[in-house]
Amino acid sequence: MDDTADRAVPSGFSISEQVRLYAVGDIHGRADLLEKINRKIDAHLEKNACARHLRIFLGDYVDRGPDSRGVIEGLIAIEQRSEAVFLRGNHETFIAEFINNPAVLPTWRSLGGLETLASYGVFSPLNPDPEHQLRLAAEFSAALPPSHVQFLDRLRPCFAFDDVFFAHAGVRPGVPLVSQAETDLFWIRDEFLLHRRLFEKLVVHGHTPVRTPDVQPNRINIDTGAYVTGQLTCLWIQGNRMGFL
Ligand SMILES: [Mn+2]
Repeated sequence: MDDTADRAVPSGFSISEQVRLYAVGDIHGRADLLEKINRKIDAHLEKNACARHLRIFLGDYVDRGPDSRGVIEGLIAIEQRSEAVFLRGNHETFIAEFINNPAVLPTWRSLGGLETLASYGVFSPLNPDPEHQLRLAAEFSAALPPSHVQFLDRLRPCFAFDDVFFAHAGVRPGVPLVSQAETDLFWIRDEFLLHRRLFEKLVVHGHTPVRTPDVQPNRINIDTGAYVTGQLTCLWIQGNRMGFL
C-alpha cells in the first residue's frame, strides 16, 4: 500500500474543501520526530497550497522518550506560528497529579514518567520513599517553566471539526460525542476499538500503538508507537480526501 497516496475519507465523512487538517499522533518525548513531522507538514503545504490549515496534536507529548521538555517547547513554538489545537492525553494528566499527589509516582513511573522528570533535570531513584517523592514533586514543580504549566493547563479534552472528532484515546459507544467523559477520551481502549458501528462523526485517535495507521469505517488510529519505532504519523484531511505524511 502506498501510504503517501491520497484516498477517500471512510464512510462518506468529510470536512470543508477550504480547510486542511493535519493530525499528529502520540509523540512521547521524541522532540526530534516532532521537528521532522512539522517540516513534512510545511513541505506538504508548500506543494499543495491551502487557504487555511490547522495542526491537531492528539496528546501523549510526554513520558517514555528522552525529551518531553523539548516536545512541550516545540509545541509552544508551533502554536506561535501556526493555527494549532492541542489535546490532552492520559500521560499529560500525571504532571499535575504528581505535583498534587507525589504518591502517584510509582504509577507514573510504570508509564515512563521518570524520563519526563529527567528531561526537566529532576532525577529520581527507582523506588523513592514517600518523603523523597514529596521532595521530587517540589523540585519538579520548581523546574516546570510557567509557559509549560500554562500550555498543559489549556490542553483540550477533544476537538470536533465538521464530520471529524479528535480525541486522544477514543470515545465510549452509545454516549453522544458532546457528553463523553474525560476518563474515556483519555483512556478508553477495547470498548471503543472493538465497536463496529459508526459514531456520529469519524473518530481520529491515538493511545493504542499500531504498526501502521489503522483506518476503519468508524475511526482512524494514528499512534504508530513513535518513541520505539521512530514513526510519528500525521494524517491530513481536506474535503472528502485524506492521506498520511
Ligand atoms: Mn495514551
